[in-house]
Amino acid sequence: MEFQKSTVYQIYPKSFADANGDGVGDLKGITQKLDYIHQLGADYIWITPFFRSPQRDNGYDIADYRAIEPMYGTMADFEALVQKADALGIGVMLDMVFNHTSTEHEWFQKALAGDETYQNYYIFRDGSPDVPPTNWQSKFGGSAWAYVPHLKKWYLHLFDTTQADLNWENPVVREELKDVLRFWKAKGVKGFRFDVINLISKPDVLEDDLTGDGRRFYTDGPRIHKYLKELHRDAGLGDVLTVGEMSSTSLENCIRYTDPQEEELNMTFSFHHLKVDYRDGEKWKLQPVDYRKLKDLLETWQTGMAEHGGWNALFWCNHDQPRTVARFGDTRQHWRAAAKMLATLMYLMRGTPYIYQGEELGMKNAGFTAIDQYRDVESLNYYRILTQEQGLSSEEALHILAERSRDNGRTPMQWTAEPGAGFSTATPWIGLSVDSAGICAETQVNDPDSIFTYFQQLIALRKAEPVVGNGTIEFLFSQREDIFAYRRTGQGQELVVLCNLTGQSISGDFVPLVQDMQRQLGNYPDVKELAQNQLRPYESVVYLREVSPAQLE
Ligand code: TEU
Repeated sequence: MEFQKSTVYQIYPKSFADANGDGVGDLKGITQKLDYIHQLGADYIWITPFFRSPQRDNGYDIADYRAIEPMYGTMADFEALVQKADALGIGVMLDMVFNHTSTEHEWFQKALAGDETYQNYYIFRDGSPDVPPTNWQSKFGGSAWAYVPHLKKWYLHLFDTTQADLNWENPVVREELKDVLRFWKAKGVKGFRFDVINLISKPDVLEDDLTGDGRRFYTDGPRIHKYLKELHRDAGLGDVLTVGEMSSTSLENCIRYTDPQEEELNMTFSFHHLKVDYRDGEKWKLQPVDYRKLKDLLETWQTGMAEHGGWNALFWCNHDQPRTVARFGDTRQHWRAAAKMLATLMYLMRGTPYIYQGEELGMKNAGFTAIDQYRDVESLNYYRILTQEQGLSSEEALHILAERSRDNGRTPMQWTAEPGAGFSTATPWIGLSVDSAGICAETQVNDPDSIFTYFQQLIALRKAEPVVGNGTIEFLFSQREDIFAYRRTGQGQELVVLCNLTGQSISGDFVPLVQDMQRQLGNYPDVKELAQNQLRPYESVVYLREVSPAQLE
């Protein structure tokens, strides 16, 4: 299936479905739920890492790229999963964490034992114990360097201390990683998501960052395009779907990463639109969503990528983000309308949708109120930093965590209305969302007005109407902060999407825009208000018409 028409469903295995009753989701659980994903209409599933790992960062700390972490199951379970997915026409995408390995990986263990060949797999620097080689900061807080006393050396870790950065300048490392890709391709894997792949190329000389945390030296680094081309060529990435997770990237680079002629990746995740509620650009400082900025960023990326042959992954959330409806919509009176509107806004743009487990049900944030409810290493680190280093009270820090913690997206998937939400028969590894009542797959799959059913219709529309996959995009009402609207054109069709971003009714010249068009979707059951040039709170509507080439002029 062409990636332009495809939809990807993201699974965080730990929190998806627990088949063996130990409180942790597993591969068998995923296999059991493939019919549900098929019913939704997704073409691919991206499963976040389930490889052997000490789980400091829930699998993003990989100790063996070719082995399955026992709590998730066995290789036979994985093969059964791929077989069933194949039968349903669903491609399996794996998450390749190639910027770093766990410090428990055999390579790092050999490096620690003094083997220089393996020390050269990582970024080690000599130095005295009290002065790190540079002042770079870890993304999870604190210095990006850790000292190994018996070696008298520091190693670089852009994330947790147990996630040591690999040395991509070493060609042997690159060969090792290509082999990992070949291994999984041979198992029938149809795509790869590359974790923070734009951070892999570090400069030859590492120096202090006098104006920032170091990211400007290694983000979209010096040899990044060369390395991606090499991976594409040598691991045969041309016949699978590829998406790169790009941390703090630029539009120019994302165009290059995804321009088909460059032969690097099919598409990229960029995160600028998910920082519009960061005060001073800082994740741990709250501010209300700046919708003006959100609109500008989405428009810039849509238009910029389209003009230069790039391709966006379309997404509102993932396992690192708060829940979409809580962050950008409304969790109370207009919960259902807001969840549907946000899906409409994002997933009919030009790009490939990535729906994160539970988003199709309108799942809400965790609602945790005590630090011992949190599991995420980043959240726990920042709680300490906020309270011990920045002087916030525990209440203030917990308030920030409740908005920002990655655990908001990691609470168990809500399958049924039973206690435990049908995720597990045991106590789950992380608590359910406190707002889970009344939100579950079991009731939504058979309800024609549910968020699930709406997602189903939206995905079906993408597949049925060629303009969604291949049309151009033009934004309407660019100057207005209360409405997000656009027109897609191409393939002999025209599609208009109007979304009210607010909890109030808004008015405008909406009717002329959709004259002679057929209504395809709406998150309110009737069309009454639009006829009066109004959109109700969080209302969204989608109209389509067939056009002859002459009419398009
Ligand atoms: O995330 C990369 C990343 O930088 C973030 O989304 C990060 O969680 C956030 O910016 C911190 O504020 C990827 C994975 O998606 C994430 O789960 C891993 O923890 C991280 O890489 C390290 O592998």
